[in-house]
Formats: sequence, structure tokens, C-alpha cells
Amino acid sequence: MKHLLQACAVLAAALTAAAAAPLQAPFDMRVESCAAHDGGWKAVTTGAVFDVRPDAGEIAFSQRIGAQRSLGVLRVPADLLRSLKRVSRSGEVAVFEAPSGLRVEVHCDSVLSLTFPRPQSIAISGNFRPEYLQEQQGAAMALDERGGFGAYFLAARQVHPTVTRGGGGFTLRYDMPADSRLLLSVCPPREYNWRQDCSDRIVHYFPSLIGRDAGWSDHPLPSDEELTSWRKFANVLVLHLETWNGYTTARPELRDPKRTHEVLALARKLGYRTLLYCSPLYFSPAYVPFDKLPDDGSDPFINGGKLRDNAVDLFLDHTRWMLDTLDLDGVYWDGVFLDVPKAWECARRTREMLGSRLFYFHATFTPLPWHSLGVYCPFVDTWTDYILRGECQDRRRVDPIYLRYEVSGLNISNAIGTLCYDACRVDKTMIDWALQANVRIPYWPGAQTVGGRPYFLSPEEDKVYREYYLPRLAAIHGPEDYARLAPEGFRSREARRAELARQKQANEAALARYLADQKAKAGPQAAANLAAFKPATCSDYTARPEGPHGLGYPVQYATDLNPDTYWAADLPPAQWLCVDLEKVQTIRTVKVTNYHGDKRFYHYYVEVSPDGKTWQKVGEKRNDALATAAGDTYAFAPCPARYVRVTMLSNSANCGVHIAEIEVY
Ligand SMILES: [Ca+2]
Repeated sequence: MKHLLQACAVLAAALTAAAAAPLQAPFDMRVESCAAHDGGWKAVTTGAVFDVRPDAGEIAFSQRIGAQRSLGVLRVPADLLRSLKRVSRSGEVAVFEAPSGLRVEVHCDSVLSLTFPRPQSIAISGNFRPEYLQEQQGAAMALDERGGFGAYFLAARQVHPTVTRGGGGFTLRYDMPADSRLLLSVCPPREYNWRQDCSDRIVHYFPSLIGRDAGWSDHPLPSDEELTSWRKFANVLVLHLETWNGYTTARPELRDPKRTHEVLALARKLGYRTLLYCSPLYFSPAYVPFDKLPDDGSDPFINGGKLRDNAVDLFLDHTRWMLDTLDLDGVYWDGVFLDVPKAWECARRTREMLGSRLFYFHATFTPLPWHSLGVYCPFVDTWTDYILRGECQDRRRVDPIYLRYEVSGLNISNAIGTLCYDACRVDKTMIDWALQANVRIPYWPGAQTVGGRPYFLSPEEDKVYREYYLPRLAAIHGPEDYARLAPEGFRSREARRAELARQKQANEAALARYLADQKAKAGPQAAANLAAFKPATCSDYTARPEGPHGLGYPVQYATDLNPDTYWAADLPPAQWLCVDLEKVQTIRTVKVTNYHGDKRFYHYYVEVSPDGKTWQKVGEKRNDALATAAGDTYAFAPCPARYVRVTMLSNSANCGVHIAEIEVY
């Protein structure tokens, strides 16, 4: 009986495998070959070559698409790599293990994975000059017009690389904890689909945005007239959230099944391919579903919550049901798990399920933890047809650099990059920049506003879209037409970098003037508070181009005697801020005032030290009393101290931490 059951299981697995159509180009990424040489291994994937040389303690990596060139070398201690043996190999992945406990995997989408058995210092040297070099939350990307790579460190704690530039390249150095994992992603992993880029034109229909904001629309599906008129501009139709009667991990229900089927039938007759909104994000406990959003407008992401082990299975089951029930032409993902391996698995398995059907990924926020921008995962994006980025990003961010290296997938993931323009808007300049970066602009008819601001194309923007964008887009027939635009893109980026450098200098000067003015105004108060205007350091701070001086929320704001300015760190806690009193003094009181604009509380502790080496805890806040303008005062037996450090452990409202003022007496 047992054998019979096993045989049935084997048969069922074989049938499932047989039912899945082989992936067509460009998604049939493979491990093409894997050969031993000189005590090492050379693995060739569709997009990369990884050459493991144990004697030298090196893994050299090269790209094969966009350019055929060596990209760099990953250096690990030779003893870790010694006697590396291949333990399995398929078209999808080749796995190697060494007696040291090191595990090496080469994946079909040109990702090299290393799992380290022990704490380890490693270095990645890039031997080209990246135009785009970003590091955030332990992940880094180095790209130029032709391609490049990304490095992603997956560990229980934050691991930040030191980045040095020099000679013809750059180096990233990391101290890896035990049981940490590195993913090295060579870009691009597959060819760009110019045929699809030149033929697919996307229209999005979202009649309202978020229920709590504009109210669920009484017009959740387009009219026959709308569908017919948009067909002039588009052949791919994306229907958004409003189609569903709420959306959670329970199977969604169509709000209006009769009309949905009518719309799908007419769309098919008109020659659209139709995609429906769905989202792996809803299967993440770190996300609050729309119908459970707090009323105070606080962050829909909440800190913590482990992703379900079967989150990918649940989501795929959900999607399969949706595709089968409605006979759709593909899916639109709105966000993805904030978990790199799960997001990667989900993208690969979704593509496997879809075969040649369409896969569109809204990817403004990436699978990296908490609001990551600037560094993303091309090995997730590459399994999709199109990526959408730019939501909530205004003109300070959506510039020629953002468009080329964050929205465009060309020679990065080689997914077709499309722009979400709710905040940056569409005008002639934006259209020029987009085309110079090989970014596409989807059609957003509707003229609705969300929360009082325009979201979709206004009548004027619609005119510019039709009369300026569409003719220029129609003139692009392939890579040779982009090659004509690319040099203009390079010049736009150069001009933007010069402008950003000027702005930063001016902002820094403005901050210095502000601090000098504050100090002059404070007079004797500054003398009483030993922390006032003293130098401070921190584990991290929010450096986005916003805040009182356009420099984000640096540490200076925690000691400027201004309750309205604050230090902020966006990375997951714990994050610390340390004030240097510049000499050892006898202190007896520390007061901490957090940001207190809403109903929130923070947990943290306060330590003092005479030398920055030995620390004494003098206060902590572990209760859930709300943060107030009065702050929290900690009195203790007088002690000699030069350094005062506050380590922030949590915030009840979101994952950022904020200190408006630290006072020391
Ligand atoms: Ca302040």
C-alpha cells in the first residue's frame, strides 16, 4: 500500500511537471554548463560565468548579455573553498559543498549564492567604473549602461559593507556573521525583449485608489465606451484593486461578477490582454490589509511578524484560482514579500505557472527590508515582463538617474521598465528623460484625484501624452533607436549629478548657518545643557532629500535645542545615537524627547561612558506610555561621563526611530 502511494505521488509529480509548459525565451534561463578545472569549477548560466578558483580563494564573475566582460572577483579565504564538490546539478541550479561547510549555488537567473558556516571577512572587487553605485541595508548595486551586478547579504543582523573606489574599479568589504548568506546577481540575466517593448502598450484602470482615501468607487470597472476608446492607445489592460470586494489572504470575491465577465469578454474581443490586480504582499503579516488600516494615516507596514513558511504556496494557489476562474492573460503584482528569498521564489514560481502569459510587477518598494529604495533585486524583476516604479516619488527623486537605473530594466533585469507618475507627473521634460532612459509611460486615463491631488492624467497631461509621447514612442523600433537616445540620457544624468552636488553644498551651508544661529539665540541655556550643540554620531540616519535643510534628519537635530527638529533612522532598530560632551564631566540627569506627533511610543535605553568603551546603563523606557513633548527624564547618582548613548529598540507606529532632543545635566 505504501509503495502504491509512493508510486502515485511520483506519477502525480511527473504529471504536474509535464503539464507545465517549458518556459519560452526570454524566461528559459538555464545553468548551461558546469565543468571542473584545476581543482575548481566553471559554471555558465544564460547571463553569466562564475569561475571558482579554490587555490586563489577567488570566484571570478563575468556577464554575457549587454556586454561580454569580466565584472569582478569575490574573495573568500582559500580554506573555505578547498575541495569544493558538486553535489547536484539541474538546468535550474548547480549546488556545491566544501568540507569547510561552505555551500555554493549557481542559479539559472545568474545568481551565485554562498552560505557561510562561520564569521568571515570577504571582499567583492568590481573591475569596471559603475555609473550607479548604491549601498543600503547591506545590499549594494553597481551598474553602468551595459550591465553590472548586485550583492545581497542575508543575515540575522545588519551587515554594512565599506565601499572604496580607486583605480579602475571599487571594492565592497563585508564582515559576515556565521550562517549568513550572500547572493551575487549578475546583470542582466537574460535578453531584453525588444519585440514586446515595441508592441505592448499598457493602460491602467484604477477608478479610485485606496478605499479609506477616496471611498470605494461606484464605478469599479470601465464602460464599453472607455474600453473601446483606450484601444487606440493600448493593447494590455490592467484592472486594479477595486475589481475585488476587499483583498486579504482569504480568496477574494469579485465586486461585480456579471460586469467583470462582460468587461473581460469585451476586452478580449477588442484585442486587449487583460491582467488583474493581485499581491503577494497581502500574505505577509508585516503588512496591514487596506480594510484594517489605522485611521491616523500611519504606516501600513508594521514592524515584525514572521512571514508564513507557506506564504508562496498560499499566494500561488490564490493566483492559480484567479487565472483559471477568469481566464486572464496574466497578473499584476502590487508589491512583494519583504523577504528576499521568498520574493525570489515567488517570482520564479509565478513565471513557471504563467508560462508565456504576462507578469507585471509594481516594484517601487523592493523585497529588501523596510522602504528600501535605490537598491533592488534584478533577479526578482527578471522573471516579469514589466516592472513599475516611482509611486509617491516626486521630482526631487524621479530624475534622469532614477529613471535609468531604478525604473528602466534595460541591461539590468531586462524587464521592461514603466513609470508610476502619481507624484512626479508627466510633461515634456519627463517624457524626454524617460525615453532617454528606455522607460515606458503607461496610459492612465480618468482624471480622478486621490486625497485632493491629481493621480491620473489631467486633461492637459493627457494631451501631452497623446501628442508628444506617443509619436516619439512610435519612432522606437529597436535597440538602434535607443542607442540614438542613450547619449542624451548620459548627458542628462551628468547635469543632474552636478546639480545635486551644488544643492548638497548649499544645504550643508544652510544647516551650518542654522546651527550657529540657534546657538547664538540659546545663550546661557546652551551652557546649562551639556549636550547642546555637541558633536554626535549615530548608527544610521535618514538621508533622503527632505527635512528642514533638504539633508534628511541628521544627528545635529537631536542637540539643537529645537523641539521641532529630530534625528531619524529608517533602518530597522536597534539604532543608536551617541553625543560626545567633548570632555569627562560629572552628570546626573539625561532627558530624551522623542518625536511625538501622534499616538506612538518608543522603547529604548540610555547609557553613559567616560571613555566610549565601558558603558553604564542609566535609564530605559520599556513601557508603552506615549511619547510626549515633556520627554522622559532619567536621574541617577552623579557619575563621570563624556559619552551619552541612546539605543532605540522600537517604535509603535513604524520601523523608523526618532529623537527630537537629548539633554544632559
Ligand atoms: Ca531638535
